[in-house]
Amino acid sequence: MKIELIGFPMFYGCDRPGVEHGPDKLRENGLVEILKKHNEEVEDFGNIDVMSVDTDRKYASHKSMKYLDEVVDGNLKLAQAVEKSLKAGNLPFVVGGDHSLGLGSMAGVKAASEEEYAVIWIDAHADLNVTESSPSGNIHGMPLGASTGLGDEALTSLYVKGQKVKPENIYIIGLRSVDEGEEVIIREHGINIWRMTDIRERGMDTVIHELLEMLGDSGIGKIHLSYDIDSLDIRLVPGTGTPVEDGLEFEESKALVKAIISTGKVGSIDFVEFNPVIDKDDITLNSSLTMLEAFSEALGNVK
Ligand code: DIR
Ligand code: MN
Ligand code: MN
Ligand code: MN
Repeated sequence: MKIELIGFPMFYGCDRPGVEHGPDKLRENGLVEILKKHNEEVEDFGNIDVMSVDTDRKYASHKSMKYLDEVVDGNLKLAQAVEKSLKAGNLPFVVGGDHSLGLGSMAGVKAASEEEYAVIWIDAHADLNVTESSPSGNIHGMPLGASTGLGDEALTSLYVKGQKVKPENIYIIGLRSVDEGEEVIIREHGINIWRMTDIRERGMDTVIHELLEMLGDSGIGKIHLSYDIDSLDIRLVPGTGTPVEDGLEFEESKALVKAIISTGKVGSIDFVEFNPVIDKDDITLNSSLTMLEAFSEALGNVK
């Protein structure tokens, strides 16, 4: 299967400039070569064309959601690109940019096929907010909520109307910063989660086993894997907008990603939230490259 790299150079979803340089910074530091090292067919689609707008216009399209029009516009283009990639039989590998890009990715997956799919979301945060529960108004905290059909119509109807994924097919791993409204959504909708406390209590091997067993039992044959680098421990990712203490170590994160990809069911991937402008001594660049190498190797091992 051909890997199609799609850059999404946007910071509007996190309201913290710099993250839009993530895709090009990673390319300059060997992203395509890393993917090619283990995979025969890799094509770089380039970057999605993101509108430019002044920061004083952040509330111009909605009173509390920042840059709503720009986030929607970029994600419509992304959804189109992801749909096209999947219909061509490729694996879209979307590199951000902020995590609002999950809106476009999941819409693209939904548009490409009727087949049900699971979403595995590796993140310190739940990204399940709706307009009213969001403490920040940042749309990168909302893509997973919107994908289940919760929240503002502008997000829930993006590209494809209605629910993009069933809540029982969502698996979030690495949680340690969850807003009150998100806790309610997790409880009421039966979303599957493993917090860092679960991982520390039972160990990553057990968590992986639990995840794979649940996925197997669900009978779902296709996975969208969305990887937020802030799932990693704060000392590994100073160059991400919202780092959180007590996160995953490399070995845990690599084992998790490799186990998920080795199911052979992953059909699309997001890799988000690397901000080179706020990075310290290239620590986050190197952490990102380390993880991308693990993604690449695991994809290369899928028969
Ligand atoms: C917070 C932070 N839950 C919010 N979310 C982040 O603003 O909605 N997600 N940083 O990655
Ligand atoms: Mn996120
Ligand atoms: Mn996060
Ligand atoms: Mn649990």
